[in-house]
Amino acid sequence: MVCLGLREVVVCCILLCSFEISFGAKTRHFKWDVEYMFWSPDCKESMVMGINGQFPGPTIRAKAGDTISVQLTNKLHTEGVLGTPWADGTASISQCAINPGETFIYRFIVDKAGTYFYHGHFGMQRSAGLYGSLIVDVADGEKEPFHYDGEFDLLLSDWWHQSVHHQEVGLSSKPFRWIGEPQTVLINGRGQFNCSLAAHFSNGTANQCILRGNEQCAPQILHVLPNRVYRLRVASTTALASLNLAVGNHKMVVVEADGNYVQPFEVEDLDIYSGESYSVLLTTNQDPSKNYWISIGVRGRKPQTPQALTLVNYSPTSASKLPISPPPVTPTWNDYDHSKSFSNKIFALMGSPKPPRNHDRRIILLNTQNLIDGYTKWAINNISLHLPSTPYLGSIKYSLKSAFDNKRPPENFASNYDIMKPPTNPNSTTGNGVYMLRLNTTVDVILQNANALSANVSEIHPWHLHGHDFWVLGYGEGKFTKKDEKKLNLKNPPLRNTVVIFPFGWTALRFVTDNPGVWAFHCHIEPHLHMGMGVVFAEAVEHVNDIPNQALACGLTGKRLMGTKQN
Ligand SMILES: *[C@@H]1O[C@H](CO)[C@@H](O)[C@H](O)[C@H]1NC(C)=O
Ligand SMILES: *[C@@H]1O[C@H](CO)[C@@H](O)[C@H](O)[C@H]1NC(C)=O
Ligand SMILES: *[C@@H]1O[C@H](CO)[C@@H](O)[C@H](O)[C@H]1NC(C)=O
Ligand SMILES: *[C@@H]1O[C@H](CO)[C@@H](O)[C@H](O)[C@H]1NC(C)=O
Ligand SMILES: *[C@@H]1O[C@H](CO)[C@@H](O)[C@H](O)[C@H]1NC(C)=O
Ligand SMILES: *[C@@H]1O[C@H](CO)[C@@H](O)[C@H](O)[C@H]1NC(C)=O
Ligand SMILES: [Cu+2]
Repeated sequence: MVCLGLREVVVCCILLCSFEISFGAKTRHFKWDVEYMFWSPDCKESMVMGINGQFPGPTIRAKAGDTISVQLTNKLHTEGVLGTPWADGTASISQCAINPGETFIYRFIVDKAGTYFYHGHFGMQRSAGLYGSLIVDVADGEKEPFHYDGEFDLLLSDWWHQSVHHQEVGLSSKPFRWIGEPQTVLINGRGQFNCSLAAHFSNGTANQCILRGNEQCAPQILHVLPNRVYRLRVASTTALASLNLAVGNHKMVVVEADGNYVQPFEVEDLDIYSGESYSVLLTTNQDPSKNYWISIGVRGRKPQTPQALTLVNYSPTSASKLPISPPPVTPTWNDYDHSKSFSNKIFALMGSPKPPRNHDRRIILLNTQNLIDGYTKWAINNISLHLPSTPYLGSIKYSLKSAFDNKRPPENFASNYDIMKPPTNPNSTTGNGVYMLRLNTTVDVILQNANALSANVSEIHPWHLHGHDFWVLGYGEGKFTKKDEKKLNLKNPPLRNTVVIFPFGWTALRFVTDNPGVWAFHCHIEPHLHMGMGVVFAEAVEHVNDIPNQALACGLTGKRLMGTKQN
């Protein structure tokens, strides 16, 4: 998704402006007002966070090398706002939140063609609908390594009827109140609540469903021509749901993952986790007199959400005709072998950058569910992340030592910890320490999954890194051991910015610290992040210069700023 190529403005100017602006590159200006509005994403009226009166937010379309300038005004009455990709922009990490009434200008260079999206990164704004697509075309004179005749964006999200405020209070309550499964899965912000087409299909009421609704919730049908190749740009900004997408009677060829080209491979269906994006090629080689389902189902959690559906339509005369066969059924929610087999098919396209052969540092991160003072939390190496009020970027740069926990967080966990069982002592602590990374080192991260609080439960977590792509060196079962080292793929591992850990398993990744800044690395499931599931990497911050005052005007850096003004 987002953050690669979309770096904090200051960082982007150190690293990119000097040598990556190509001739012909443009600055594209956007002016956005963010506010709450009434909307019916699934035909039931709710409140959403809109941008310029639109939900989802406007699509940003640019060419690689362009500079994007977004002037964002927070018109929410009560809360701050921040956009991840716009400047990486995580509140408390690289900048202050934008308060009600304030405007912030995000400037960043989109350095790589691909399929991305942006979303709010303050509280649970993504759940409230603050997101949109970001599509970067290849620079003039460049070519994609595959051919296609047309394209469609499919931005996937999940939707609850309960307000995000209600959800947040529940998550931070004792006893804990889980948000439950989403009411609806949305495709480009549109879905059909209480209208499971799959269920209704057999008794002829499907028509009422698929074509039900007003402008805001009626599905967008993909109108295609026969014998062409279409690029579907699929991105998931779900708060919770892992998804699987299938197209009736059609196979797909995966060609891109998180803005990186992959070795093309054919699939019947596509797994996609929150934070990820893919491009798949679809060839319209079926009977053109019929329509075909696009079906999206929930994976990894026992679904209580109907499939999201829309249609591929070949011929204008049959636009409203429903397919004669039922929508493709996505694999059962707990068929993890299916998901692993998909993940293990993803390799970098030949000619992609290869990882260094050796690592300088290895950080092992144990993912556990815990209790703190009776509150349910997620912890990494037994620390649940609680962000400080002063953003790290400024406090590290200016050595404001009291701004956060100066004790280095652990790089491993006790060797006798049994990942297959609930923690023997579920208690954990909160913290906000930082992993300090020196410039130009090769860092390996091993994400180690474990049993949650209940016996025999281990969940899927899609981990997302800001500021970097990383190589995915491999996945495995159980606890990572020395023996697994030999199995790591150093030949053609895919570059990504989001990667999943499977239940009771591990995932290994590698990156090189070539992008000074402070970067969040966290589970992309919104409630999990809210419950502390993340860590912070501070990368060669001494090389970050000229942090804009606006990014510092809060907490201790804000006080420091006032001090400078008086001098
Ligand atoms: C779902 O729809 C049915 C009929 O279409 C209606 O009777 C029922 O009350 C609806 N349920 C909810 C929760 O809205
Ligand atoms: C038609 O669909 C409705 C709603 O799912 C269901 O309650 C009903 O039993 C179905 N009727 C038949 C004949 O299958
Ligand atoms: C965990 O913490 C609670 C207080 O929140 C305490 O009552 C309990 O004894 C602790 N459990 C263990 C095993 O230390
Ligand atoms: C985690 O931290 C808590 C509180 O400091 C402690 O009681 C517990 O034993 C620790 N658990 C592990 C597995 O280290
Ligand atoms: C980074 O490290 C590698 C090997 O350790 C070295 O060859 C390279 O010159 C370094 N690059 C920079 C920019 O320091
Ligand atoms: C967990 O799984 C083990 C082994 O399959 C089984 O013996 C045990 O009863 C299960 N526990 C629960 C609570 O389901
Ligand atoms: Cu998670």
